Amino acid sequence: MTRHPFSQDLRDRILYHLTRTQGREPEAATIFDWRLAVSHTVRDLMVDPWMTALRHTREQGAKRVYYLSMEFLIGRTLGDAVINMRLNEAMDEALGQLGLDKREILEDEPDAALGNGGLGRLAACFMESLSSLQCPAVGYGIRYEHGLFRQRFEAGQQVETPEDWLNQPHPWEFTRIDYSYTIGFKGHVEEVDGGVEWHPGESVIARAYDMPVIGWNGEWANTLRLWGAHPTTLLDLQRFNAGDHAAAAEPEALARTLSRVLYPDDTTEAGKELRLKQEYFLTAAALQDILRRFLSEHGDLRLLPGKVAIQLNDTHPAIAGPELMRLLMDEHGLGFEEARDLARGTLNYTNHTLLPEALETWSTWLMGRVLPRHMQIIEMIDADHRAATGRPDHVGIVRNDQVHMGELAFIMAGKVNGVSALHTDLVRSTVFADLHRLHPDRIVNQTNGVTPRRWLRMANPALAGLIDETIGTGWTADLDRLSGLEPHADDPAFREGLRAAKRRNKQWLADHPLGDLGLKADPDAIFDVQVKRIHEYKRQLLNILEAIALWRRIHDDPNGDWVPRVKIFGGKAAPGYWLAKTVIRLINDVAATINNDPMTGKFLQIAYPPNYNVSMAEMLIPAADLSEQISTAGKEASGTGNMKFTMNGALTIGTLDGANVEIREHVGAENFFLFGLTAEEAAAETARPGHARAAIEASEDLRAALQMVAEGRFSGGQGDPYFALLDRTWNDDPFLVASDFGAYFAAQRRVDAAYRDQAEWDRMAALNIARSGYFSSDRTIRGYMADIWRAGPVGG
Ligand code: 26V
Repeated sequence: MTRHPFSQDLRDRILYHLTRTQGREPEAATIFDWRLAVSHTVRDLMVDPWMTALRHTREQGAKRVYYLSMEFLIGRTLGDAVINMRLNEAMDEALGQLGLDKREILEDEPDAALGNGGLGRLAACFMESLSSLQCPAVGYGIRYEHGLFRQRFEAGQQVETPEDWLNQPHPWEFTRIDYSYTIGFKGHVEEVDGGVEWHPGESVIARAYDMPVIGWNGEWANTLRLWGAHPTTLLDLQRFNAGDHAAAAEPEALARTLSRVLYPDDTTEAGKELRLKQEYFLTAAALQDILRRFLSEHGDLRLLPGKVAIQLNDTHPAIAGPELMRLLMDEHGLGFEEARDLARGTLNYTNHTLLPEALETWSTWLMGRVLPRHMQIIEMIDADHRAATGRPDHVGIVRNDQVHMGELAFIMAGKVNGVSALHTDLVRSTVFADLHRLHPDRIVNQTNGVTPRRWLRMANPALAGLIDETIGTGWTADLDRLSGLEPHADDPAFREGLRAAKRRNKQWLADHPLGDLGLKADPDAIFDVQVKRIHEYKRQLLNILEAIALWRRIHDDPNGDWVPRVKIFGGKAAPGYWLAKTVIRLINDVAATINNDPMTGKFLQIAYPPNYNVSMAEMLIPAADLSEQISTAGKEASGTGNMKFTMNGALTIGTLDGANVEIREHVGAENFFLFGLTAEEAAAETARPGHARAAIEASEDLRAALQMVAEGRFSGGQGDPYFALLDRTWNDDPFLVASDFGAYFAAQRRVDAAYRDQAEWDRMAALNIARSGYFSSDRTIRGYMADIWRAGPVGG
């Protein structure tokens, strides 16, 4: 029986694509064939809303938003597109009729892992919200052939292998061979009758590959335009004919390196020429495309700020300032001041980190060699700003032969924003204190958010269904409506439903991903999850030391009344970040020891599934009871995982850092496990000589845990692999693992106590969900539209 009028049609369309696109009969089709047939079916249905959106935008002459980002951490597309187009039930039925397993088909899709972590995932959530809000927008990025590396563990240590998502057909992209631009590098600059000409010494072609991004309700799709690098000449035919076949293919190989691989290091500046070239490649292609479209629609360059808003996702595309001025001056003949004002009226910059090692700089030597004309323009911008503001000498873009990209982005931007209230305060008072004094209205806050379509409706169907039954489906487009759940927090039937949904997610996680690792996780235990990049400031070390201390206590009293816990870690370390890799090894070593201890087994288990990515987050977050957000206060700009956990009904154990501060304000202090030093206290503590040693000596639990690591309790009797880590913890400890340990351990015992009272825990979880509406990326995007872009939605 067919319940959904559309399911029959969907089935026919899938079969059509199976035969016509895949060239297969159902009898011979593999999961891959079916997945492509289904994807093409869904893609067909995206094209009308996409074309309609483009037509409306053009016809209304609407202002467009351009989001420039070196990273878009998309994950899978099929499941999300089906949900946003409201095809979920019809698709279930169509696949059922075809005898196909939907989960199997969805899981066949490789993640598009074109990003490192928070910054890239935020860009993906923003693209989805821009479409859901029907705001005309284009995202510009790079079509990396290899996304973020795959992670394996060998003897507990991280091993990286290349990722190859494009080794198979990519059904979501449309190749635009007609949108290609030449991008130059190096060469020399000439002055010719009053003007300036840059004669690049090398060039590559940037070709557009488009993906439609469908919004909620399937009414609007914006474009994510990713640039692929191609050679200007395919083959050196002379060398080929002379028999040197490898050398003949060189131009192609060289050009392609520009879009070959994502830089996998999300803080430490690589300082490599290739990275600078990638940044310019993205930026120059995007700006040529933006100006082409603008000129064809509006003609008069003076209208640019009224029709175009460009957002720079961190400083990675900050060369956009000089590049836009170059195009306006050298190609369109405008004067410096007019070009500067138009650029400043168009560009805006988001800062995502205060860590000094992550602030980009390039030597003037490298910049001058790779982009000689831009280096000149940077000097002009810097001199102009110095003259206009009378700024102190230590402030500026070019200092000590380094080009500071943060200062460049700030000076060329109309608005600069931080990504949480605390972070924005710190941007004003620390990295950009001097520039903030000179431009007090420039810095604004836009607290991050996440899309509830992917992170609640798609990832957690059990909870989404319960919410639908309780308050209707309106929350999907208006997450503030989750507040309608508040009265139900005291309703035993609702709490029972909530518990059942969480339990289902935990059971599935225990049976499949964790079971596959050989773990026996008890779904009644606290599922305690820390998933994010591995960084010292995120303090996975604090978490694993707490596990050791707890294990030791359980071991001393194995018949005690312990609250069972499963600690789950996920995350990758940058390949060159040796200390972070040591922490990974420690977690795996500790897990191997603890998981094999029959005395403590029913109370404590540790899981670290390899290769954490967006798809794994979609499984782990809905199954979490406890969200670990334990960074050193003042170091995490915002965090966005913290928001995903909250809306999925996990309680947070966390510091007053990033958006944790606002999460706690929204959910209520009594529904949040707070611990640790504040940002101000942490800064003071770091400066106190011997702070770590004092804290370690004061804590028996911490001392014993460190001692066990040093003695090799987790590494076959040899502590050597951990000596450097231990030495840093005792003597330096810049991220205050020791100073915060006592408070963290105590907060975890408060968690244990709270978890014993199921009804009360469920009530707190319900309130976390009900009060998480603020953390929708729809709210964030509305904030950017109102305060930064001055752009509005276009009626569909
Ligand atoms: C820096 C670099 C430097 C060189 C090579 C590649 C690379 C890639 C990324 C970065 C900067 C990463 C900054 C970042 O991811 N910040 C995170 O942004 C999130 C979204 O705003 C925020 O939630 C996190 O707290 C923040 O750490």
